[in-house]
Amino acid sequence: MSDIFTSIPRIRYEGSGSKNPLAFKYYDADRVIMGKKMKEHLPFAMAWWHNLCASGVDMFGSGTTDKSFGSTLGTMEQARAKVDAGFEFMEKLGIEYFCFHDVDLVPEADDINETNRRLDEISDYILEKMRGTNIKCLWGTANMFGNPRFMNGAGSTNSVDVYCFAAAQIKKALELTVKLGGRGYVFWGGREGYETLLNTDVKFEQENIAALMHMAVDYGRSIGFTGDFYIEPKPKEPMKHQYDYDAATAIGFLRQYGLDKDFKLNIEANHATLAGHTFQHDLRISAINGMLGSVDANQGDLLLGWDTDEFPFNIYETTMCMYEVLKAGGLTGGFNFDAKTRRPSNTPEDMFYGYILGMDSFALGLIKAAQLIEDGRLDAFVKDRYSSFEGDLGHKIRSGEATLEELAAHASKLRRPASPGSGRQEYLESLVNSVLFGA
Ligand code: XLS
Ligand code: NI
Ligand code: NI
Repeated sequence: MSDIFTSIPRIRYEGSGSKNPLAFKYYDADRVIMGKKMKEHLPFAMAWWHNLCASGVDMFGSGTTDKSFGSTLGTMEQARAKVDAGFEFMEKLGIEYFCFHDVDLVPEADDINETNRRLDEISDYILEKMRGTNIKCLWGTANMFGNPRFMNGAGSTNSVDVYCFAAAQIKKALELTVKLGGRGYVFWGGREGYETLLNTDVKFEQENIAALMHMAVDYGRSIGFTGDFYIEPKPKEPMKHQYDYDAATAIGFLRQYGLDKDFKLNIEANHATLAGHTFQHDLRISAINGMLGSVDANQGDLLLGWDTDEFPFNIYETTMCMYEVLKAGGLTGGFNFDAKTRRPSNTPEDMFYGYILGMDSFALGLIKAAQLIEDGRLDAFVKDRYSSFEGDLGHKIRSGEATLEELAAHASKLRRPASPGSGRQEYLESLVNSVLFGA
């Protein structure tokens, strides 16, 4: 372990009564919940970009946080310092995965050949650091939104040359993902959308995005990538409208273009809420379609209309997330903290407090979700709510054998139906509270 975070000890579990800010209160890696260790339920990942690169720059001001890690910004020396800092950070927290964009790892050069050479160099160094640890890549991705060449999109661009740069970056990022043992590969379409339909051929753009994804699958499989590809839905920001609006839209797209066997979804809490859904909604839609792959674990601010990428703090949300994940039988990916400390939280300690908060919030959510499932009343209520479909008529409807005529005949015989029964929302919410806060 190197010594960038000299004042920070290894973070240990001390229990909910602990007042030590540099300790876990709920995340107890080896504690068994529903037959599995917490750390197996919760494969946490560090996001290279927020944790090691972001300095607090916003639209109104420059950075507040020094992420040079003792080197000169924008150099390969700093790229290596970030690797050192990242590995020390992950080891101190017991985090076993990281996620990256190509350009998080090295400063991008003017010539893509030089950028790729730098990527080879840094990934050799990362590989070296991985040896002797349990740390590996959760997923990789290509940043196809930051560089000005992508101003009109990447897969959705109007320029065939830019399209080739997107392809080249995906090719390289896939190679890096395989080299670093990644479980998944992400497409987040930040510039795949439009500002105005007046200049946009939506069908043409969507077909080109799909073609690029097909090429990525073919190439990935040819170099031994056996993991899942993921689309990470987001409705807007930076574009006014993004094609991967939400889980349902992305699933429709994947099926339309025959990509659904190789792709699943990476659901980000703050993106679901931007789409006007709850986090739980997009998890549920993914899960019932067999497409719940990975989670970008963060939290938005419902009073703001953008992606604030906060560390998860809301236990209702983490509980309902873990409820969906447990019911879906877990993730093929993991929980990537696509989250950053607030701009005024600008010390190295704050980086640790952010992850401690996030990891504890998900651990507590896991504990509470397991209690909700073991309690059984929610499940029993839902089962009972649909029990009228358990008769002959219901079976016929469910198996696709019923006709409109016979259902209409049934209605006619009844003349009017009995009440379908109370939804009991308030009772169920108070049940959830009693599981969350009961003794
Ligand atoms: C941005 C996205 C991005 C993806 C990876 O809103 O969350 O960070 O996770 O490109
Ligand atoms: Ni994300
Ligand atoms: Ni995001």
